[in-house]
Amino acid sequence: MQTTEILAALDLTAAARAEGPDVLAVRSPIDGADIGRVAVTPAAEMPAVIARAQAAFRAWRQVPAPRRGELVRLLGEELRAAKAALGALVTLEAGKIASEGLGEVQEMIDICDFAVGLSRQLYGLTIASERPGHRMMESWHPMGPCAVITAFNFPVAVWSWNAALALVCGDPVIWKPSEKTPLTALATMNILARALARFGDAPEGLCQLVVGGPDLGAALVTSREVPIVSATGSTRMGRIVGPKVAERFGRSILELGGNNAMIVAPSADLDMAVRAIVFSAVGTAGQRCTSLRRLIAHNSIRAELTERLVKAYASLPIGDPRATTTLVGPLIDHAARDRMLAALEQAKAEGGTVHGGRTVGQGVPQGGAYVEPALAEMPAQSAIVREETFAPILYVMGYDSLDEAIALQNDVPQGLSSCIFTLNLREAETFLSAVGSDCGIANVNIGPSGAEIGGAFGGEKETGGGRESGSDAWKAYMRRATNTVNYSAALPLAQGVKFDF
Ligand code: UN1
Repeated sequence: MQTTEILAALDLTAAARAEGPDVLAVRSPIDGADIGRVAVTPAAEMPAVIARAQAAFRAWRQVPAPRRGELVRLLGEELRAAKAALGALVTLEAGKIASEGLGEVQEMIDICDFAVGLSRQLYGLTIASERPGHRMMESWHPMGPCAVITAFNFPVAVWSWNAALALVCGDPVIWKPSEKTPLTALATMNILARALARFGDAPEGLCQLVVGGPDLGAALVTSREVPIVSATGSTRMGRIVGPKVAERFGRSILELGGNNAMIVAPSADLDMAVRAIVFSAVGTAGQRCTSLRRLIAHNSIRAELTERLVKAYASLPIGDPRATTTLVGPLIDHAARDRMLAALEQAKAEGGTVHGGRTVGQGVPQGGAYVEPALAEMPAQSAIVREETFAPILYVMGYDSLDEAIALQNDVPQGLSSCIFTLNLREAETFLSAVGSDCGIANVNIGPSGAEIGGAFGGEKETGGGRESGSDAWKAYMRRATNTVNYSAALPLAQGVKFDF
């Protein structure tokens, strides 16, 4: 599909032609082409945006949760209908290869399905009371407006994980997407508008989009009228957002940096490991928060594995992500490429041997930042290995004992995703145990990226501790009330306290 066709299919033709002083120019990472100009939300409008969300909250919290689920069901239907166009726009605006662009939309559809079921399952517990004629229970109630701040690399799916849950939980949503990807956000709002029209009577201001820079984010982060702030991005961003939300006793859901490792044990199925490594280190051009960044290979198989990877890397088709044969598309911009090259220089200075990692100029669209994915054999887990560089760099290190491998895996500031390839049950279970991986995601015989939506998604340490998506992540979008009901004719006190008068 051509750019104009994609924009037309998503009702974006007019929105992508904004004029005036306050517009954001959107460039495709494929070739740097100007693909649209969108209007920026003035910071002065933020109080009105937040007030609209509060007004919507007062109505939406009274709508029965299964009816709220109906809106999300309709959103899932509209996303199915728009999948091809929205996937193509993700490719155009974020540079993902076509199948990953479509996969991102599928992830949105999946979370909608999950949330529809959830809308009839917002369960609380009943708890045995120590007092006769008493019953205790927990009720879950809507919490209020939820701000969703998203990054360029999953420009629409991350919104959907948050929005689908927030909506069934009774919370309005205010979305601030990355300044690099406003068109996919506008397209998503148009798709949502179709669902809202079919739904009929949702309150105005239930889902809002604000386009612009950090001043808009700051308005959301500091407002007491926005009880939940879900932010995805760098640890640097999280260090700003987290304390600001905490200062006003708001709730933050932070999904920050990852520095994800794979341990490859001597018993591993190396054919499978190679496939998993290449997808998770190179897929999305290494720009997932779950991308594989560190390979910890047993010294008995390290040389063989590295050799196979060097060969596999050399055969990867790099180029226009719209071509069906391409596996490695562009980085988001030239600054990302410069950071990658600088990291590789540092790796060499720290004793590393680098394979690949050069800028690609031939056979790729001009104007994009195309690179060969890099492997860097490292003598130790040096400073650069402990940093997250958002690019396809895989650092390779060796180990002798599993304890040593787990210690290396855990000895980084980040704690998002991790995995082990082994056919040894003891090793696998140790890795998953309390003395194993310290990450929010720990896998056996699959890579660290490409998680399904059914599990809770997020990580520990500098990853921020938030959980989104499946399992009971919905609880972060609701407030819990503990209720004690006395159906007796007496008033006994707990803990045996006497207070007779
Ligand atoms: C992200 O990179 O911000 O597990 C999210 C994965 C995807 C989500 C990544 N389902 O790789």
